[in-house]
Amino acid sequence: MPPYNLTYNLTKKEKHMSGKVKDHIYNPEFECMSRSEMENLQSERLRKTVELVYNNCKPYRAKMDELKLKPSDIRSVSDLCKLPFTVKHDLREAYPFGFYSSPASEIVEVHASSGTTGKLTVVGYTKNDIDVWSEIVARGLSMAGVTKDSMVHVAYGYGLFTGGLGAHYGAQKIGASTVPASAGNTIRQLTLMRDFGATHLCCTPSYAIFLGTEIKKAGMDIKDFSLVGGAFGAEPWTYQMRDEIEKTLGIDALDIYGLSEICGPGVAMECLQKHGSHVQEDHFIPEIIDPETLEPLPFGSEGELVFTTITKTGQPLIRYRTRDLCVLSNEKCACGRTTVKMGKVKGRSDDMLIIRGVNVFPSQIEAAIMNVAGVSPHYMIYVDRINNLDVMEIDIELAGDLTPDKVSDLESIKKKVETEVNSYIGVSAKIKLCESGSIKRSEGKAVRVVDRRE
Ligand code: DLL
Repeated sequence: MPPYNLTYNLTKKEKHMSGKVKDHIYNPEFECMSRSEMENLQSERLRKTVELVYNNCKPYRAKMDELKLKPSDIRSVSDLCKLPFTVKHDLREAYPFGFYSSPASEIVEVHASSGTTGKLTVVGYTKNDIDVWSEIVARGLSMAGVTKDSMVHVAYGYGLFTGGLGAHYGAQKIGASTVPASAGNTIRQLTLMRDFGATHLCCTPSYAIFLGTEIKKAGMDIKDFSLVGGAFGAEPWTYQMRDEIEKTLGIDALDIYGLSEICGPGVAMECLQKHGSHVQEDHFIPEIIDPETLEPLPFGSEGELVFTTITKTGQPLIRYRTRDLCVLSNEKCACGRTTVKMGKVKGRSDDMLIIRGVNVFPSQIEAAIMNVAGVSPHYMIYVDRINNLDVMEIDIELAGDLTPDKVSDLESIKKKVETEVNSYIGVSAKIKLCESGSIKRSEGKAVRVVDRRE
């Protein structure tokens, strides 16, 4: 893979600064640590984590025994590469709680995200883990200028998805007023933001753009809002999208990254330099690997991001393959933080789609379709971005022997597929039924998805 210069790629575009946000380093002791101090701390925490998982989590003991590895073989971060990888499939195999390293009585909260075949990937948090999560999101939101005087409007979904509660915990840890608006109902969102004087918005970037375009349509004026900044993530987004959000909402729009398996939002967050996202390295050790050879790659190389949690106790993960493709950089940041930064997520090394912030695997859609009589396993998924929102259409062939004699038969099949897909993956899709044989057959690996978003 070609080397990739983070600075060049991130600075070739003029940066917008609203001038309204002051970056505030929440915990300088850890965020500004020297490299040697950080490595010592990481090594100490890694040793403890490896002990914990080896002694308490069966799948890890089995993986390590297979490699003839004992916890005492892991002395420092340089031994990380000896440890086995963990993948989403491992978590699914141990569904629901087989990856816990703490007794179930210590788990105080459970989150989950989509698995590849419908089984959820479950993550249990101890009180300690909720504290870690609150701390890292507090650090992130401080980069967007959140203080105890801020009003943080959280429009990420609350529930099994980690977006809502993660942003909530961080904002509350800072002491800001937190509005748990959750997702949906755009007019109500805008009214609350305007009337309560929200200073910060947390939601997916595509929803932020949508909110921006709806302000005028709702007969409102952005001048009546008090917004200054926001933390946007849960899906890949471009610099053009950032420009759009900053222009329409008049704010600094910063990137927040995370994944349910590791800790939800806040694993990394962009500072006001808009120059890559700082990884909270005293809690998560990042690596970039070649997704084919699985060999670690040096800073500046694009590859798959891998994380090892080193402070979590409920469900710590060792060398978890995120499938997200990006680069890591150890370049000095002008904000004063010394932590490693990750560039924008460029894509994935698996076939997971993110539609309106929800993780969707084509295999889940197939499983949903196959629950309906009258359709065949030949289908195509088209994903578009219309009016800044993700829209999915699924074209499905009718079963070969089906000759619906009434339009109402087709309508009923279509409705059934719509309902099945929606209840299976939690995202609505437009369904188009096609004649048997009309969807192009592929000669090699079946191409099932056409993603026409930017
Ligand atoms: O999306 C956690 C989150 C919530 C992050 C709110 C940020 C804000 P999952 O649902 O498990 O968790 O999805 C994780 O989403 O592996 C990436 O592919 C993608 N993703 C998350 N944040 C970003 C981002 C949450 N800032 C998956 N940029 C990850 C690009 C992102 N992709």
